[in-house]
Amino acid sequence: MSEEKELAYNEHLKTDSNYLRGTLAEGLANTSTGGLTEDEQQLLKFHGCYLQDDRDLRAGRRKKKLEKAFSFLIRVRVPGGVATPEQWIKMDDLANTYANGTIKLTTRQAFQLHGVIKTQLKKTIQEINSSAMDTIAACGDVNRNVMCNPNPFLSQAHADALEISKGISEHLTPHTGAYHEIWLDGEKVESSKEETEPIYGKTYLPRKFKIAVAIPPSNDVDIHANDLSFIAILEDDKVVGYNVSVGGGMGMTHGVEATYPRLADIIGFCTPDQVVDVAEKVVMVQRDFGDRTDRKHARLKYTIDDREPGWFLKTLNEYLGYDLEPVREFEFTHNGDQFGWMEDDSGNYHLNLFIEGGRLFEKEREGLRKIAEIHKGDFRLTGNQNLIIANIAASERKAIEAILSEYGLLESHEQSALRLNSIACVALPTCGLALAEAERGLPGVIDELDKVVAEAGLSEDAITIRMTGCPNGCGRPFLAEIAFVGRAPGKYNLYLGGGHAGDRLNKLFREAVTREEAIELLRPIIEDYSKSRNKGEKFGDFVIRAGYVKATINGLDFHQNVNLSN
Ligand code: SRM
Ligand code: SF4
Repeated sequence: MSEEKELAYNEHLKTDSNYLRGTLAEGLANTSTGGLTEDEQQLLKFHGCYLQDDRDLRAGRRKKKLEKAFSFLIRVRVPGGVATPEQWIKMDDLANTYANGTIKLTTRQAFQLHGVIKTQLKKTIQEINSSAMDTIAACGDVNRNVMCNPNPFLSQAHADALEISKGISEHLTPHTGAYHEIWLDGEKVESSKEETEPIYGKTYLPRKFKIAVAIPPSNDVDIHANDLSFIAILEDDKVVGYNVSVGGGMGMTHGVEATYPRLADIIGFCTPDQVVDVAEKVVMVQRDFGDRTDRKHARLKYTIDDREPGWFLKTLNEYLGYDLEPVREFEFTHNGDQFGWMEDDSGNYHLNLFIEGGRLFEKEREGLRKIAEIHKGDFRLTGNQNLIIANIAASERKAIEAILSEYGLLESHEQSALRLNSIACVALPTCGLALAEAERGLPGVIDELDKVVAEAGLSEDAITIRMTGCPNGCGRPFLAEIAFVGRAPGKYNLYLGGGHAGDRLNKLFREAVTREEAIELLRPIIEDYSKSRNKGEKFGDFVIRAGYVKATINGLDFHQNVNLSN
């Protein structure tokens, strides 16, 4: 059993780090290298940054015996995905001045900057903080950015959910003074004064922890990819409470059966005033029972699966000191975004733009910056890497429309429904774990598939398609109707049959195929779907009914949690 096994190296690292300080300050001050030691890199994640190198340049630099082209990724937390125009302008400035000229909108409603060099890292983080944003706990073994449905339409329900997500985020932010000390030149905590982390303790969590708040019928935050989610239950347009779901997650390793994506279990219901308490206690159960010996087996999904059914709810109720109420009824119908202009009851406009792969290059940035300079509403990052320019007053609309048109953004959502429902993770060249292209690979695949769907008369049919450069699952591929999961350079495992609402895992259809081979494999299936589907039948449901992928795996119903690598 895990108690007898050696603790994972990172557990010692955390214990000895003096609440996430380690030698980070010294490492950052060392100008003889653009990198950091392995230990410093691990601790840096808790501060929201990763050391990376440009993988396109690796071979060339190796030949010239040069150090890797090191730079840093900075992840900026945006609770609930809502940013002010001032914050937008700040991110734009930083992308231009210190990063690689792009802004990445992530699958968890955060901003990412890539390519920041070591000597400018501290300055960049200081500027992020000067705009009332931060990077603490954007990564690391703690709770991450709390996701929330960003649709400003569901006005009161959204406002409630946004408040709840901010409340959870604040409550679970680490207390350590290390962040202020290292990045913001804050006062050092005197050694006689014992620092504490009331929720996490000295060793924080066994692994990363993710929380989302969803408002049905939209599952745009993909609750089944989260360790913990709160699903709003509405009565007469008012949120009366939240269903609680636990144990979702995506990450797996090719060929390692003990790792697998898992759907979350919906275990109970709580009232709005109990949400923060429930979040805290779920985190504490994972803190106390999660596997600290094997980082590939340390997420909440494994803590739950390692024990008998019912254990988690029973233990959570004990930690809470009261019982969660029974699950209430709800229905998710989709996990994608709704695009284009919308008008709300108060006469404000909202525009959901499609941002391919979540990446904003110079031209789009320039246009959006001009909008931020005049916009009185806000910017909302969606969990599908897209952007809503929200709360545009009727008097503002014309001016904003003119800028959008000038920069080619007005038509951003005039795409096939397939492309509008796509997600690609970052992958190459910055991600150190990528086995294949994703952000740079998926647009070309969709160009080809667009021809197939157009010929089949399906350009208006929403089919979710996701590509990731490896099976860690940052683009939540295992919940898509079609998924490409990087296996090796130019090779992908092709998965089919996820639920259109992100409520069913897909199934491995073909291993290690090229993008071209995958398109040829998909062509007859898409044609068959066009001819033989039932009225309203979604692509993911069709491929199961038509037998392209099996409805059961090892005797388990496809809807249940199954180890896909079996
Ligand atoms: Fe992720 C690691 C990018 C959402 C599962 N993820 C990484 C790293 C930091 C690579 C690394 O560890 O060196 C990637 C940085 C690439 C780069 O150059 O930017 C990375 N993950 C991303 C983002 C930027 C993808 C995107 O294109 O939007 C997303 C940032 C979200 C955010 O704002 O916080 C991102 N990552 C996700 C998601 C989706 C989600 O949370 O909704 C998942 C699957 C859900 C889950 O956690 O189960 C995800 N990322 C992982 C994993 C696998 C975790 C596991 O349990 O096995 C890793 C690897 C790890 O932790 O060891 C990882
Ligand atoms: Fe990198 Fe893999 Fe995540 Fe893509 S899925 S960003 S390749 S870790």
